[in-house]
Amino acid sequence: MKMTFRWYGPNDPVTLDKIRQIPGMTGVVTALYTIPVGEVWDLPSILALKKQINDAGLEMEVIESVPVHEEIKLGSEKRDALIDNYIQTIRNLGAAGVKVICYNFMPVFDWVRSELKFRTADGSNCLAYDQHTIDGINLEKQSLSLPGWDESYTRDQLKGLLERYKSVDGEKLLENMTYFLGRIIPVCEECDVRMAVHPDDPPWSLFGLPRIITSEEQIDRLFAAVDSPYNGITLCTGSLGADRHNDLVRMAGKYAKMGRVHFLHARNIRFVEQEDGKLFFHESPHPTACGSLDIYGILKALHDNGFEGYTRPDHGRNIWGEDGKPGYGLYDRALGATYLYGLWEAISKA
Ligand SMILES: [Mn+2]
Repeated sequence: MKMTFRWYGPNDPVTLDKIRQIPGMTGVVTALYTIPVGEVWDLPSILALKKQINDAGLEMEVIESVPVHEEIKLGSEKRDALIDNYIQTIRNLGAAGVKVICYNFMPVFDWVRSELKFRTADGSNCLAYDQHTIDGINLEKQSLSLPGWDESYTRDQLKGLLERYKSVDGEKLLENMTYFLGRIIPVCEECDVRMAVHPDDPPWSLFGLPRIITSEEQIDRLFAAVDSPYNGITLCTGSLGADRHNDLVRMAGKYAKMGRVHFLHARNIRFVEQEDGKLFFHESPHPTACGSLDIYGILKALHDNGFEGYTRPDHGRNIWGEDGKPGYGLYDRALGATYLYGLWEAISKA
């Protein structure tokens, strides 16, 4: 297991120098944030980013994410040219020594929460999901007000996209994803770059938009559709774990054994029971005892089944007065990394 940390580039207040001081840290996971979705990531820009990271004493072996253009997800006639661009990006990243590309195939929104600064009992704040709030959002009727997404689309753009997705159900979306992977995976094999799809967060359909990377059954279908070890997953425990039907320990062991877990996003969430039975959860500190997920059990299953991929602590809370990017401050993620590192050492040596 190689421990990494997400870095949002030169403007991230969590600098490379700070990341390097976290025990056990080998590299950062990042992206070229200035290149518009759908365009090729040129090799000089990739190499400049890599040099900046290497100069700080860290590696750049995982990219999160190379976004997939909506036209590819929609399966429109524009997709082939956009997939050609994606392929060139894979070739360029491979040439720069990148080993894993994290991506997702979620229409329009790639994560959804109802609150970005939910205050917990200990005074920290974190991301939360309240089904009551989500149920009250009608994206077509009201102007967009969704935490984290208010400025990503104009109202008309969003309306247009939602309209176009009306003819794309889950089956069609999986078909479009299979088409995309069918074209890129042979290139990945050639360049030795592994694709690691991030599960849908949360793992169910929202606002009438289909979501397909949601469960063991669906991941099995994805792997069968394009059967190559280069077609793998990012095991994001907090995303898949939001659906209590997902047995994460079992899935971690099964997919690690298949050699399909290329990247681990380790984080914990806590379910809070509501009187009316509706779902509410907030993100919690990483240790097993602090949330509802068995982080020890997941790491043990990965270890025992030969996991050799990259890991990063996923979202942290804002603690100690830090006012960081929601989920991506320094302190709680650093605590998470240290916990995960220690857990892994104990499991490995036991
Ligand atoms: Mn994640």
